[in-house]
Amino acid sequence: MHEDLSVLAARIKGAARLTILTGAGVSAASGVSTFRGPDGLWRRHRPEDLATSDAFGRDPHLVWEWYAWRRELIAACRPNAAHHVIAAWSQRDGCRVVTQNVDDLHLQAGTRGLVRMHGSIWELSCWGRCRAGVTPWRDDRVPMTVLPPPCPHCGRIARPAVVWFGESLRSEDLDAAVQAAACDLFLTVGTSALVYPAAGLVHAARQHGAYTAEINLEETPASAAVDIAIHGSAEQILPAIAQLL
Ligand code: BV8
Repeated sequence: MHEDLSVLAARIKGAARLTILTGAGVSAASGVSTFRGPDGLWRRHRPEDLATSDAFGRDPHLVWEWYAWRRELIAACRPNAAHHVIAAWSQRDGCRVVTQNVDDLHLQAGTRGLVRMHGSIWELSCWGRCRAGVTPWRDDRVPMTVLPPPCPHCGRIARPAVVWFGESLRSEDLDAAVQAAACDLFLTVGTSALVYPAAGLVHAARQHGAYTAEINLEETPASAAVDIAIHGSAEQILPAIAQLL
């Protein structure tokens, strides 16, 4: 393990263009439940069944109950050591941080230039897509008193400004993520590498000739593709690497 940490630390030190992709595993130590972890299931619903526009169209109140539940959980969470190390590295020129997480804990930790591929659970937009309501607005209220919350612009219902399964990412976020794959070192941390297009970025980075690394508690579909796979917790591994820089 220590050998691997030194190898990765040397690579991070020498990388002019460092890109870090994160998933739910980075927020696990903060108390945010992962999707596929033991507490990932909620009321016998799979996230894929709730995080879709069809599900919202069918029962916006049920979907909003889920998002309100997650907001209350996340509101009590604070960035952990993994977020803080990534925030420090994001101050470096040439470093870009791309996340699948909607909890905004990277932002709370002070991460610079964060690309949020799947949006934010703290932002809403108009389900009716009224002109003013298409642009997401911030809403940190916990608990949410009215479910579904109304669109302040047109009075119809609002939706969480997250990217649901079957929905395309916002073009500016997708472009930024794809550009970030053109790097010298691509480090993927705490993701099961199952959801696309995020799961495709490590392969795009390899095609750009990047050295690729994975930090995860366990094996993932990306483990066989990367140059170095370190199995352990992000909140322990990242500070250990930072010590070696
Ligand atoms: C799209 C927001 C155009 C909402 C989310 C190609 C092939 C196959 C399928 C597709 C494909 N292209 C498109 C698809 C369909 C789909 C998809 O990928 N499906 C999967 C399930 C197969 N993708 C889409 O629909 C995307 N849109 O492509 O649009 C299009 C549309 C239709 C068809 C073609 C093209 C939109 C995807 C975005 C969905 N929204 N979130 C919300 O949050 O409510 S995804 C959501 O789930 C998260 O954002 C994240 O992306 C994903 C969960 O993954 P992880 O973050 O990795 O979390 P997970 O729990 O799975 O794993 C945690 C990992 O951490 C584990 O490995 C664990 O071991 C590790 N870990 C735990 N603790 C620690 C740790 N590691 C280190 N330290 C620790 N302490």
